[in-house]
Amino acid sequence: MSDTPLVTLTRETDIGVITVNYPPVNALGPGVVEGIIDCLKQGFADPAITAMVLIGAGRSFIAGADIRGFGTGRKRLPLGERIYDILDASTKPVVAAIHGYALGGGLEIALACNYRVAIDSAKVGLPEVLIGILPGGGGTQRLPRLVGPQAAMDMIVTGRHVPAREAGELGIVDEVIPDTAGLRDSAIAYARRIAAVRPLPRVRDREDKLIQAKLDPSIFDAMRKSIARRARNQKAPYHCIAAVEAACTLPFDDGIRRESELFRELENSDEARALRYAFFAEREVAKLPDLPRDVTAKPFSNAAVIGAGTMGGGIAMSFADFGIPVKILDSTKEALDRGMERIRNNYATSVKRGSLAEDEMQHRLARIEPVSGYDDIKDADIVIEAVFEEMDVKKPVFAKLDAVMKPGALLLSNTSALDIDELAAMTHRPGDVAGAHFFSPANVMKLLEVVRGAKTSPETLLSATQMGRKIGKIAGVAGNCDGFLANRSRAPFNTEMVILLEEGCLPEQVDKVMVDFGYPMGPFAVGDLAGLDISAAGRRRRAAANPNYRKLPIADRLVELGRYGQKTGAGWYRYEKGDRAPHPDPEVAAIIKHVSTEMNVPRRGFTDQEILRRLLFSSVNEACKILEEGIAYRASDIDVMWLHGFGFPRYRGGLMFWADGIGVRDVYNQIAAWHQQYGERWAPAALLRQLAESDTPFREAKPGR
Ligand code: T1G
Repeated sequence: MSDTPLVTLTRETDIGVITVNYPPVNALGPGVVEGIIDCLKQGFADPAITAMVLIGAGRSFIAGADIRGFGTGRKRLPLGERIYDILDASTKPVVAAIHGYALGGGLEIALACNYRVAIDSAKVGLPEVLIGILPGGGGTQRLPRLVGPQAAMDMIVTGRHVPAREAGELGIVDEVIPDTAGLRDSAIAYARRIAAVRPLPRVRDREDKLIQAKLDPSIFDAMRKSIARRARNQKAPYHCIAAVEAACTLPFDDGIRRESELFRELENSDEARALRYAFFAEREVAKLPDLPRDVTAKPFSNAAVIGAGTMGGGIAMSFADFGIPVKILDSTKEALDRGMERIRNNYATSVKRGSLAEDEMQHRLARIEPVSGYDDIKDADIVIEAVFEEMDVKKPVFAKLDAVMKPGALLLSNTSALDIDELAAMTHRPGDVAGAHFFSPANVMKLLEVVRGAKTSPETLLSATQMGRKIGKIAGVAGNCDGFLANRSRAPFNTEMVILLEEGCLPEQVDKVMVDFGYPMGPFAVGDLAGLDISAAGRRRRAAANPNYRKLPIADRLVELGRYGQKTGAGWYRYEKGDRAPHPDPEVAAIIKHVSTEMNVPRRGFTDQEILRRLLFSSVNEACKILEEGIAYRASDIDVMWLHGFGFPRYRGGLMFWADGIGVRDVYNQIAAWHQQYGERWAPAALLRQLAESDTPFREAKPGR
């Protein structure tokens, strides 16, 4: 623990400056709140001080309560003695000076200050709902008094970060200061200007904006209706609405009490625990435990993509979206033109939706340069191969890259499952080769799976993960095997879902179970979206490599009939022209029943729980094999990939976190029973048996090797 004080009070002539210094983001960790309260009291008592500024050291104002403290039973200050109450009782004006982030409790402290100033690049927000709770420091009572209940609900129920300029327009911030002006000096000057203003403005005293709810009380139910799909199975979003409603129906102090009640109902909920876990898992995934300490990432200022198909175009957009110039290469002008057309259409769709400004679209398009020869990309810092998913097509590309790319360039492949070592062997620089598996659509999905080959250098591994972070991705590391981490852990799920059909289920029944569990789409509907011909190619490859590979006759039959999914108007479901809604198809049901008869499998009924556990436990078992083989660093990395690669419901934490909620022994016993009933494909992983015997949660499993 450093001996630097967490909070200090200094005096600039007549202005007291309270500085919070708790790196990295000035979370309200142990001692920080107490330190701020002490400094406030000193400032109130000092006759030489006429006003005060509250500011953060380092890169941010205050990023909120220390999330690590939740669920630990840490004592909270009672109502009436909290920092917000001290500020409400202030005898001198306090100005919150915001840079970086003012989030959660940090913004709530600022809202309890008399004034708020922020530099242009700052962002404010009440993101508590994203970790399954609600603003518990008066934010649900003060924010509506500043911006009105509707705007307050929009911010609190989404948890979004609001840029300083918008916060100024909304009335959250009193003054927005240009980034170039010094925040501290500007805030001190501001404090001096308002030092004598009386009465001291207090957000709690403001009632004018609440009139909106009196004029239209239906806004709360309308909000509840608008979030119904997104907030399925969750409590926090609805509690946020209830708290804002209390701000409009109760006197301030009663509203604060109501907010505290609602907060306590959430703090230790399954949803809050799962979302807190996901928050930290997404940060843990960036930590590569086996890298030498002195390794540094190679900086990069440009990139190149080989292949202008759907994936290549999406990858190129991912760089352009983050200001990085990128060249895109394909073998023919027609392919390049098609690729650029697809990129333009993707951006145009965003502009039409209002999520992208027209001028920003032009900036991004200008960063993407179609080129026709390898010579045009030879100076790129990073090149990502995204050609057709066949080794015979990829290998010559790597041989070519080896011949033309400048020394030290990262040579990455977007392959989703093929052997990285085979590609590396096509070069004289295998240390520079790694996998960079983007998920489709690459410009939308945040997950990037970085695959380390046997000879991938630590510098390449770190550089590839840092590259991911720089283009807004969550980059997780996987070892080199068929399907790496994400697709390999998902493969048994894909097999089991079709076997369930052989035994008595129908696609719509399985999909309903998974949607009710929290997936945005059922796995059969997802299969129709991705294309049944693509998954069939994967099955063929695996069957060729493994004579014991379990064939899936129902899936094969659909592909033989040309039922590839949405792209052919029929797959597991039937689709009406121009409509992507899946419709159960009696023809598919007939095929399924016919195959069951052919296979002599008696059809039977299934409970929802058996369907859910047959799919997810098959992947939990595979995840244990992935861990024991050292393909994944930790179980939470697998969870991050399931959250961001497969749409696993975030409020359940992730595949392994969810399995821990059932208990490692119960999971093992069920898998062992299915091993008896169904044979080898359900053989429990050795690690699973060890965890069950020692009753060790999946989250604490130590990777093998
Ligand atoms: N508590 C504890 N640790 C935190 C933290 C927090 N609030 N915020 C960040 N960290 C750690 C993080 O785990 C990482 O640690 C390091 O800081 C850098 O974070 C009373 C009850 C601020 C936008 O939800 O959104 O206030 O990995 O990698 O990308 O009503 O951090 O280095 O060991 O994310 O620049 C509400 C959560 C809390 C904000 C910065 N506040 N934080 O992003 O850095 S609840 C939040 C963030 C609350 C009140 C309620 C982001 C960021 P390590 P990072 P970044």
